[in-house]
Amino acid sequence: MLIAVFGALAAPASATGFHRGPHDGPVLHADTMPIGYPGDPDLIDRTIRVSMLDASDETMAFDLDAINIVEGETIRFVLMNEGSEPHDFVMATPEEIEDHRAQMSGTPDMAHEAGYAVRVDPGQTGTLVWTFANEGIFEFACLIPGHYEAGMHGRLTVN
Ligand SMILES: [Cu+2]
Repeated sequence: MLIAVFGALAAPASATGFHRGPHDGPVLHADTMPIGYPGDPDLIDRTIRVSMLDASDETMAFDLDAINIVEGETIRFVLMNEGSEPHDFVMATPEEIEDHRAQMSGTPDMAHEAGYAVRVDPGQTGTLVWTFANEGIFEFACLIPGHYEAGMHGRLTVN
């Protein structure tokens, strides 16, 4: 369902399905979104570590509130859940995040197994490898109901 939601929203940007890869020249990416496409684990430019935090007073956060990336970079995200509840790390345009929050409110247990999203259980570490193909202002967020509102979101800028 997550795939269907984002797939539909990303349709205009993936109409050709064709991208020039940062390392190998032209590469086909049928599932390209505005924010980019799943990265090659063998071609990582940089690792960014993000902690997922929650507190007994209901505040929740990532330990970064902004992430800056250079267009074309392939990033390995290491997501460490140091809280007591499961958390998501989802990357998308602000519009997609907003639309998806509405979807999630009806289906809180929706699985997140797409390349741009990972759910991490307490005490666990998740990873995500992503190539940022386009400049833009994006957002990263936890979309488990109530978590965005509790503080789990930040700005992701691709220059
Ligand atoms: Cu969360």
